[in-house]
Amino acid sequence: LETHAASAPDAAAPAAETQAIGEDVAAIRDLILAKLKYSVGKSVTAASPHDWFVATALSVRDKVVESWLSSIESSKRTGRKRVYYLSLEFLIGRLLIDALTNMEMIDETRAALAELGVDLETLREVEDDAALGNGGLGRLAACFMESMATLSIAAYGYGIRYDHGLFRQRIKNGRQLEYPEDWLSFGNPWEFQRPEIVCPIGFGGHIDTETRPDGELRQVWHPGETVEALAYDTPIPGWRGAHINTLRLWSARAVDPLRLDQFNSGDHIGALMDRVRAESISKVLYPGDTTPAGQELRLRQEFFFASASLQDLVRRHISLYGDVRTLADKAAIQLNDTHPAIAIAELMHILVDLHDIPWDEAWAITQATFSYTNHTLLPEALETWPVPLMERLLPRHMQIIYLINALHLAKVSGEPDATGHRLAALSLIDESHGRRVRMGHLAFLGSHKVNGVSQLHSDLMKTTVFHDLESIAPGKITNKTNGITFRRWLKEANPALTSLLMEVVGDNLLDNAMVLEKVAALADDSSFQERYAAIRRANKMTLARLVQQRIGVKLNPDALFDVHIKRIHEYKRQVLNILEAVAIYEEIRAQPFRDWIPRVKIFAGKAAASYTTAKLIIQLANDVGKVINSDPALRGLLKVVFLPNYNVSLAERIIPAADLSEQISTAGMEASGTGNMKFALNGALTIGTLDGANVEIMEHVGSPNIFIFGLTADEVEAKRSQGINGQDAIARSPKLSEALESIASGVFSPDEPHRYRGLVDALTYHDFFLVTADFDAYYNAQRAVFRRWRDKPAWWRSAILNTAHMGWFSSDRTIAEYAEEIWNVPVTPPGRK
Ligand code: B1H
Repeated sequence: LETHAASAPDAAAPAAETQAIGEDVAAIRDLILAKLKYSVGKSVTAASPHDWFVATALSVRDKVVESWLSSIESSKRTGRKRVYYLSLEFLIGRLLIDALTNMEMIDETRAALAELGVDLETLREVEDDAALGNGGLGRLAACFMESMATLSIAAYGYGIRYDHGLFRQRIKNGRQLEYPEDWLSFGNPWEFQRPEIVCPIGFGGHIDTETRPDGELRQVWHPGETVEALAYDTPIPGWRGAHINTLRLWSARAVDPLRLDQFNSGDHIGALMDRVRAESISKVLYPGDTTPAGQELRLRQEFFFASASLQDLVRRHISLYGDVRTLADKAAIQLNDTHPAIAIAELMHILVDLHDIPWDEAWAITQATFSYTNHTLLPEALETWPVPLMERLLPRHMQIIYLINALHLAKVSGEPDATGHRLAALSLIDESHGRRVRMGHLAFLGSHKVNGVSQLHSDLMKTTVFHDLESIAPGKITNKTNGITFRRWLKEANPALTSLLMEVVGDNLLDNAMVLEKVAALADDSSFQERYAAIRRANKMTLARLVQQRIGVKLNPDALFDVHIKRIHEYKRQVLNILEAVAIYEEIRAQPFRDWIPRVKIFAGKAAASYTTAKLIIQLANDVGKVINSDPALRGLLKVVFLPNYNVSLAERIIPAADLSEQISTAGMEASGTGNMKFALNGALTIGTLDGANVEIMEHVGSPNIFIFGLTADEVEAKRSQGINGQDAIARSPKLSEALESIASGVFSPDEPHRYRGLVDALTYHDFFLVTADFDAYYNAQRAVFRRWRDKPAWWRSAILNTAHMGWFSSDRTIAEYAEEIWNVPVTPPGRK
């Protein structure tokens, strides 16, 4: 293999530059040593890898802070409009490599540590993931934070500093067990506590009507309970460190640390009750991904962080500009799904009750300031809150919601088509099963723009959930197809591929992802194919080592790595994939000496703790793997592995080693997907349905370079309306019926033969996700994958074309669209300064 090209720029670098790098390394080394000694309080001989991690993190943090303070200063000086991204989830992962990459210090720091006998890769692995999110929605927020900084948008992320992020998953006897996650137990070197920034958050109580000096009436809310929101700031560096934004996370605290009288009278536990109750708000991340959030604590979390964030940003606005009425000119607030939608009522409360702004003017300011992103059309994930709960917990906000609704319905009731049915559909209150507040409606009405996260999803929003609202506000719904940050998902996850690509497109690849198009010209170049394939193979070796370490299964790096990693959910159809594995297993056993293609099926993902079927699917994957992996008749031709505790850093390992990306949701159900983009960028071919962003990935990479199969969203709807019984599809497909029969009869669960009877019965008689209807199409698509795999030049050509055409899926593109079409803020693309 040629390596001289990669090292050529260094060899040709002028002596002055080399000397500067040498000085940088020495300075970084000395700084790390100083941090180790004076901030960690350890000597070189006593330091653990974690101590070295903290010392290194603090040393890069110094550089980040320099740039951070000047970013804040310059936004202030220039009176820039700010973007506030409100999200209950930020799935950040690790930050060390990210900060070093974006500050362009990674090579020097690696060298400085090496001089100290410390390996940067070891430090990378000791950092705990910040797992303050469930899946795609939270990871999107993290990618967006990075891209907003990269584009020099003055932005703040607002969320909750959960003591415990998403649970740690262990697999025992094939079953998922949940353990508390404890990312803060060793401290967090990235954050700054801001003890002076504390917002009071009220709950409950009553409302008085007072007369203002001008004779108007004013509603005064007297909360029955108050907790405090305490700010913690984490700087978020953009690419090349040119601009740094703030992620401000709120932690809940009781107003009084304890009831001293009660404590002194001997009730030591009772004295802490209020504190425990208050602090429970930021204790744990809500662990449901698309399960109904029917709990009071969740509503308390939502109001807690929405209110703190609104108080904070209004205070900032007033201190800078003196007048709350100009808020919409200087602030754009993006609601990441409906979880922060109560912020709309909170801003009305602040404007009308606290600043005496007339209602209509306050409503105009609110609508001009807010915009809302919808991330799912699944009915069980559309948030609604029982009216009695809202009245008890947030009495003034409930009044405000009633008033918004009354004015809204008054406006539409004059229209000729205003039937009772239509008004019921448009109302903020759902009267159909108990009275509930529709948070999606509130978010829609309170915003000037509403967006979906892929073209298909945005189109479906207009014909389904938001059909009626769209008709009274045509043009309000727009599309912003999701993206991913290439700094993390290309450079940090796959540095070898990134270097190879930079040789071709130049070193501005991470400044402007569209330059990737230049790689297309090399798709058929055999020496380029060879180098591209060699990088994949090395990544697969690394993953194989990790799999061996974690679960003791040995993988053949020359096998096709077929990867399905994401939350476990019926609509994502991990079962369809498992059924294909079982079908192939039986075929290989029947004809062991045909020329089979060695293949590894890799699964990873968490199931919501209360989602019984999803947990059973995890068990099925593990049970099937156990039988297949230990069957000598297969001679290692097929392996099925389930990697426990899927998280951001595991994804960074798996994705660069994947040959095939499974994106096989029932069409119409996956709003976008973002894992699909990470795989295609790193050159895995996709097997997928025409769902979410898969549609746009196909349009970009070209249909010969992606394996699309199955029912379309329209066909799914038509099929469902005819009934969802799977018997016909099963009867028509011998492979499917055999696979189902062996699962149902206990081939994979000999200790409990009927374990999967219920699952198979559901597929047979009530197949809502249309697994059986799509099975043959999926099976055939997998055979097309095999045919391509056998033709190696054709395979690598497709892989290279995937990488080449994925530039559009950079979250820089997505954020630039939000900035221009929703927030009305300028962007400054990165580049060498
Ligand atoms: C997505 C969620 C979600 N959509 C409720 N909705 C939650 C809903 O805790 N909860 O209550 C948590 C998360 N997450 C995902 O968003 C979509 O399923 C993906 O298709 C999409 O790519 C992602 C980002 O837009």
